[in-house]
Amino acid sequence: MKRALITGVTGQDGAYLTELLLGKGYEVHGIKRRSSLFNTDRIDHLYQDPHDKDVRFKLHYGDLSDSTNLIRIIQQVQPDEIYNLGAMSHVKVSFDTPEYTANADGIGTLRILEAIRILGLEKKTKIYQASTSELYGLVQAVPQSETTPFYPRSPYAVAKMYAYWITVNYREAYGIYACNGILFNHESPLRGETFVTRKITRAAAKIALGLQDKLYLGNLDAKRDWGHAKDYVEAMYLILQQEQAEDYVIATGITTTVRDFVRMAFSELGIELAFEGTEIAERGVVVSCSNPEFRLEAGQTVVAVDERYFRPTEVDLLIGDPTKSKTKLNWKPKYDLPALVKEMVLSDLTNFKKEKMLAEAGYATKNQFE
Ligand code: NDP
Ligand code: GDR
Repeated sequence: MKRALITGVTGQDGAYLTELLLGKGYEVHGIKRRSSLFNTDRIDHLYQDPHDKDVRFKLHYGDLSDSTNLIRIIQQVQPDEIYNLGAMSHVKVSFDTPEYTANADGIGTLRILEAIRILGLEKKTKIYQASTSELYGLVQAVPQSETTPFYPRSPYAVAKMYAYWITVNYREAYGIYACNGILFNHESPLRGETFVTRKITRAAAKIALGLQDKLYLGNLDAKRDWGHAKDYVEAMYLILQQEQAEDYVIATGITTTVRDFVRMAFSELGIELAFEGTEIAERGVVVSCSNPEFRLEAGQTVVAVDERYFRPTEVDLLIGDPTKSKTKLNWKPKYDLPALVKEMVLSDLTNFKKEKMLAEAGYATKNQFE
């Protein structure tokens, strides 16, 4: 039985990857952080009572900022594969917490690689590093491939750039099977609520149900190459099953503006929007609402721009070239963007319908769901 260790197991990708690897017969170990509230929502359905026999999913407390803890866990687990997904992953927040981001996202990767050396696991343990399309930053060329130069534009991207190169360096210096997956944005109903897609699908559902008035966003012109997290964790697994350790771009090859994502999300609910005005004064206005369940009026403003969501330095355009992963890994995504938007919107609509019923029955207040 193969044994995998996942950092960031409580995150979006950690949850999908755990499910995938358990399905393939792996024993999966995850590192979770201590938190004052439960933080295992995304993996609770996979939880196995440690008192049961043949438990194949085990959690360990840990943190990427703590070398001794990482060495101890890796020594105990003796993993065949490590997926380093743990990170302070919010680009905007990295401008507020640059030092912490460098520590967790940059040096955290070094700590894992060093643990492998210290424990003499160079020949046994393969490592997947969660690299990112944010490395491309300021556009040098499109579509972006494995050979496109990097120009990071945030403390997050700079930290991930260190992690990218230290992974390459340990592969070349010590012969460790260590790979970077340069993943473009991938989303799902499990996506963190403050990333733009989930912020939009949650707001569309709440606005439709009368639980929120307006959605405030930042740069509507930004273009992203969005895929589904379920498809992307499949690529992570494939990257570690090859004969040679290499780096791969994982993307759809299609780019869409934030504004168009907003249109698609509302349209999924039968609400058609038009955008008026420019820059900070731009607004999304209801043109029509074909769903009688939702009481929205034509002319009603439901989207507005708020400067506080602008970034000091922005990444304007991401569009990936997945040729290498399609040919070498035989990776094929199952979802396209309309299917992704539909799944996210319907999932949020179901969640908020339940919450609205609770509020109407007096078991919760509307503000509780803000
Ligand atoms: P999430 O933000 O959903 O999950 C991040 C995970 O990292 C969480 O489990 C979080 O724990 C954990 N974590 C944060 N800080 C630490 C730390 N100091 N020590 C240990 N664990 C920590 O991210 P995603 O699942 O979306 O992304 C997974 C990885 O892939 C990240 O490294 C991200 O930067 C990268 N990436 C993501 C892309 C995307 O579009 N989703 C694209 C390209 C790369 P907790 O739950 O306690 O907060
Ligand atoms: P990103 O994702 O920065 O690409 O990083 P995010 O969804 O945060 O932003 C995408 C684009 O939307 C614009 N935007 C807004 N973003 C947020 N979060 N909130 C808003 O209100 C808003 N309005 C407009 C942003 O300016 C940006 O251009 C994600 C993370 O998962 C990283 O960890 C990962 O490495 C990259 O994707 C690939």
